[in-house]
Amino acid sequence: MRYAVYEGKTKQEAVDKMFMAARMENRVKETMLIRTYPEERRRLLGLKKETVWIATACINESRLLDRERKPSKRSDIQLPLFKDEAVEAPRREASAMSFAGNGAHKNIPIGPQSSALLSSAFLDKNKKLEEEVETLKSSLTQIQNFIKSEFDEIKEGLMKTSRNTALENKKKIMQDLEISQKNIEWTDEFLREREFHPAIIKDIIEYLKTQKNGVLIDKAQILIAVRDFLKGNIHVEDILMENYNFGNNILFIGPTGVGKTVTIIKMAAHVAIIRQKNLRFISIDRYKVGADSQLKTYADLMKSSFHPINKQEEFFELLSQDDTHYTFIDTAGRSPRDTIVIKELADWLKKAEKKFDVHLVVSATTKPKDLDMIIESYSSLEFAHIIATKLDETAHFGSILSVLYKTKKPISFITNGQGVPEDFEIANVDKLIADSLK
Ligand SMILES: Nc1nc2c(ncn2[C@@H]2O[C@H](COP(=O)(O)OP(=O)(O)OP(=O)(O)O)[C@@H](O)[C@H]2O)c(=O)[nH]1
Ligand SMILES: [Mg+2]
Repeated sequence: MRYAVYEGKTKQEAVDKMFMAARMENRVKETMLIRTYPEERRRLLGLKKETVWIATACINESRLLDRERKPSKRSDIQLPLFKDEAVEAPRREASAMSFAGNGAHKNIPIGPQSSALLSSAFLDKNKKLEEEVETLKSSLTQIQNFIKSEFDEIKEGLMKTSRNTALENKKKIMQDLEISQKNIEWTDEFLREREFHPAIIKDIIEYLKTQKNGVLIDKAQILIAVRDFLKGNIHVEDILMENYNFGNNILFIGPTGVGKTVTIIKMAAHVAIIRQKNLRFISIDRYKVGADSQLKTYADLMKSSFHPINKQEEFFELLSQDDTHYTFIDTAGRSPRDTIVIKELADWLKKAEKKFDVHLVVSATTKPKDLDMIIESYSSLEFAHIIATKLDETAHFGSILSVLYKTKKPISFITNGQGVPEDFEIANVDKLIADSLK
């Protein structure tokens, strides 16, 4: 006894293979099918699973040997191994019979045994073809299934990747938004700490929100954008000490104690002395009689005349005497709430019918919330410049920049100490902006 194993994609295929082998080896009778069973196989580096069918056959070899020893009977004749032989052999047999004899055609009928052999051969051939077609069909289906499953996997993979990318993008946008929001809060706090007025902070933040995405997530870029905003919204005027040409009647206004008197002395010293021009001082103080001793002292030092006045007529009288090059007019500081005095002064200036170069003096230490009242109160005097004093007393210049932003007036000078005439210089807006964002 010997055992043989046949494998097929289907049960039928495995069995057919077994019979095929039996026929080929001329041992159909000696071959017996024992069992068929499915078995799982892995292919494509173990990635794909497939099932194959196994047919196990038992071959009786002793019977085979016996048969070979005995001459076979007619009934034991095995079918030819090859299909062509199966068809051709009976055909040859038949035609041999048809053309037998001395050349004359005899219609000799084929005997029943030959005819049975012929139809069996045809059936066998048909069956084989059918089997082959079936095998091909099943292979085709398998290939189709394989392609479909591979394609589905690829499709799913691509969809997963694009889903992941979209998810990542969304996550990044959300993160950026969160950072941007925090940075806006940080900017608000940063500018508040540096004494910027709430209105300018609001405008800056609105401006930042219009910037490209990347700006709001980077603090360094935010500061650059803030700087650009301030530069673009603060009016700058070129001022030359040697060629100061904004008018000869220079008048200082502003709240009390901001440094008007000291600063007007500083300016007079720089403008008039550099240009070697004669000058005079007028002090308009209708309340503090004798409070101008400091101005008088400096006027004396500069060999200039000093005129304390408290009446409108005196003021007009002095203005009409136009024999000096520069007239520096100091005013007594009042509380910005004291609008009657400010309006009165505005009335004087209007009636004087002269051109006045009016400077609003503001201390850098002014609280942002007091700026509105100062700007509003002094607006009736139509000031042309801002002077920022006491920059040495604070590290935060937001208030000054806020005044410039709100009034749209240029800054002329800054003072950064009590020294006369030093601690006075032409304002540099770029430096002021840079210092205010440190
Ligand atoms: N630290 C510092 N102090 C200054 C500066 N400018 C002025 N001061 C001082 O501020 C004080 C007030 O200065 P004034 O010039 O009298 O101020 P004012 O605006 O004329 O005051 P009123 O006449 O009362 O309205 C003085 O002690 C000055 O020395 C400055 O730039 N830095
Ligand atoms: Mg004064």
